[in-house]
Amino acid sequence: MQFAARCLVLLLLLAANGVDVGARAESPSDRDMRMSWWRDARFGMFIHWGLYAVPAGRWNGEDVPGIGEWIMDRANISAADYEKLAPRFDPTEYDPQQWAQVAKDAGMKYVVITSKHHDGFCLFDTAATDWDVVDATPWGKDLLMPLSAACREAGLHFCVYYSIMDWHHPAQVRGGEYHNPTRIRDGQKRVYIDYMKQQLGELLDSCDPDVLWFDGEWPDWWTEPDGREVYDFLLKRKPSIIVNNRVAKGRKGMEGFSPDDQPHAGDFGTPEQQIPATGVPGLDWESCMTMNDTWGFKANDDNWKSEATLIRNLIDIASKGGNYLLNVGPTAEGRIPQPSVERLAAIGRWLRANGESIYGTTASPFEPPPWGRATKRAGGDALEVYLHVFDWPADGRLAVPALGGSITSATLLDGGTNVEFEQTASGAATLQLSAEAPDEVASVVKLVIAAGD
Ligand code: FHN
Repeated sequence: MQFAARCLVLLLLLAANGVDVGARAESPSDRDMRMSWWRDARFGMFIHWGLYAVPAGRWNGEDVPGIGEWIMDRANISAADYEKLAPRFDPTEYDPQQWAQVAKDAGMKYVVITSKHHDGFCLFDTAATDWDVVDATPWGKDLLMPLSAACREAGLHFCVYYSIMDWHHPAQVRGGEYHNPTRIRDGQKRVYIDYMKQQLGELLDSCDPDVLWFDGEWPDWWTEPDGREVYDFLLKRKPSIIVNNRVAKGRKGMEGFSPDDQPHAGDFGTPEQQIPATGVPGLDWESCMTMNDTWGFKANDDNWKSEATLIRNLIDIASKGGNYLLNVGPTAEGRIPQPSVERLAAIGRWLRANGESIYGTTASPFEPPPWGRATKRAGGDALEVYLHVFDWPADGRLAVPALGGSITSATLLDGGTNVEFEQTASGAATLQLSAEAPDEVASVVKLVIAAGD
């Protein structure tokens, strides 16, 4: 066989075994090690913060429909008019320690904050442009570094969001009367990629993010090879960093990933405002969702999801092997809206009682049952299965499918009360639960299954 043919076969074999055959090679075990904290974390805070919080959804006295951070597009605001927002951005109530504490008390394990959204405005000190918080606002200081320090002090991973589409950078032109998607000026793509790499390098040096969360990758001038170049750049600079699939072209819309597609640069899929019907074995993914209807702050958006919905979303996502990235949109003054704080505190209370059934678990060993969801923790000589009961049975009897072994114990997580059960020869079981559900949102029963008996 010709040398070239042998090389091609080797590359195909490597790719078939999950090894990135781009500029860097990584074994499946090395990848598992790099992804391990993120997989165990299951729950993170998304923060959309920037100049758009100043108008907060209103322009020229009118409410502007759509998500708040898109106001420049939805109200068709010129760059010159949008730049007038910067002198009004002075977040005197910004308290990074309090933000980190809110995330920690909610049971979140990482924080992803916008460093630069589509408006191109940078919340960090960058030498690449004066369109940043240091040079353009009365605040005059980097906003990300203190939050990265506060997160690490609180034991959280600090991560940043970065938009490829940039409505302000001179290399990109708005498409007609809309800004979405931008077009790249002839011969300017390399200028813009170099700009991106300079800023990404500044972010790595100043606040050392553990995840780079890209967005705005959909303009057709941004290609898979461009994403691969940036992905390899980042991994070379920081081998432990994790990058989402929006660095390149793997997202395929709001579904967030395309498992049957060609390999794309990036480490996890990114469903947006939705939870996939099922997970995809072997694929890492994270559903990013808002608490109301907007990512960036809007004064008139009070359509808040209930605490029960948010807790059950977390459970549903974990039961499918995914992470939940739940958004807050702070005000221009630097406050996380109180309805967000209250909901996060409720999720934290539930996780303090039941977090064992979420953190470090993997997808359910069976299809979603009518009464709720399940997660598992495999390992050693036993399998742990957590039953999250949303709809507590009136007669107390809960059917559980065969789980590949004998149930050696059944206990309520919230208090450790033993649960009676009957298991048939087929392995299917019926639990006899108490009359009242311990938790009206989701009560958790922990089963321990003897491995393979
Ligand atoms: O256009 C953005 C939007 O403003 C927001 O940042 C979401 C969050 O994932 N991402 C893009 C839409 O897919």
